[in-house]
Amino acid sequence: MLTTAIVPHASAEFATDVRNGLVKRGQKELPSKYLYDEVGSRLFEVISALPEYGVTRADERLLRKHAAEIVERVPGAVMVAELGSGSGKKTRWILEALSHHRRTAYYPIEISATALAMCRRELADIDSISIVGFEREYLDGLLEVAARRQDGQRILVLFLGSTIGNFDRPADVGFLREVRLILQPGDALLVGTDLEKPVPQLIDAYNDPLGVTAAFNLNLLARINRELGADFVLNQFTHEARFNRETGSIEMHLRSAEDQIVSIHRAEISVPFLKNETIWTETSHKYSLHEVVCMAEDAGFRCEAQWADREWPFAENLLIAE
Ligand code: AVI
Repeated sequence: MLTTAIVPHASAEFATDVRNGLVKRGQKELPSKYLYDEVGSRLFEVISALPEYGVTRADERLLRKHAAEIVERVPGAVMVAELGSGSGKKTRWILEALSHHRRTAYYPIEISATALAMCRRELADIDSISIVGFEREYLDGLLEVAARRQDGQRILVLFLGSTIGNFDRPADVGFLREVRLILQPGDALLVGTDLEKPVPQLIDAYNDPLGVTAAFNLNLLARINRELGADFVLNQFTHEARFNRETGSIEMHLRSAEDQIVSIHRAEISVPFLKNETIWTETSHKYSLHEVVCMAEDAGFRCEAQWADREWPFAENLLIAE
């Protein structure tokens, strides 16, 4: 087993993205990818263990149960690229199923160095699997993985945990299209999607009584304080999870408790907030099985198979590039 890290220069975009999101007219917003610094990645691990949040357990149950069948449907030599590996715990089932028959290279692609390190530690013991991590944005990382393809090899891309739902709609289809452009016919994409469920259950999952999701959301302001020299007072903002019936998505917001002005030194801005004004920090779309099939077709894939969890409506969808 071999592990290597390939790390580029640190992102210089954080200040620009924060400035653009907070000075924009109308709804203020911050990109959800910035929720995952070291503290945020660890808080997300805790969210995954909460009884109210079933997404990660459902994903893991499905992969544990169906990994052998999933890899059988992607025959021959494969290289595995994972978009947003997280801790890597769920990926174990797929890699173990592959390692029974084939030597396989596994390329986790992550913007979070903490998650990449957790993933490498978690999976280091699987024989016949070599791990090369890319600290990159998803598509940049996937391009680099595709450049390493050898003759006759297929790429199996994993996009687990319903991270696809964190794109605003229809950016999710647009993203799948971009993935498809990097792939060749016959390559596979295994995508996890959280499915529609009753709104009160969703609100509990995204506003848990322990306050872990609130801390996860507020950490974004704490991160801006730490990294961009801002003066957000955290108890002047409250976490909110709401369901948008028009889009079929949960939204996370941070609501200003007062009229206030926040300075963000390294973004060179002072931002006025009205009492009750919110910053939109994340979208989490909830799909129907049929919607996933249509989205796949729109993006140039055919849906080969879907496996759904009964305990917590969630699906693994195996898409084949046409
Ligand atoms: C990573 N992603 C799929 C999570 C979700 O459910 O949308 C992020 C999350 N946000 C709050 N809780 C979990």
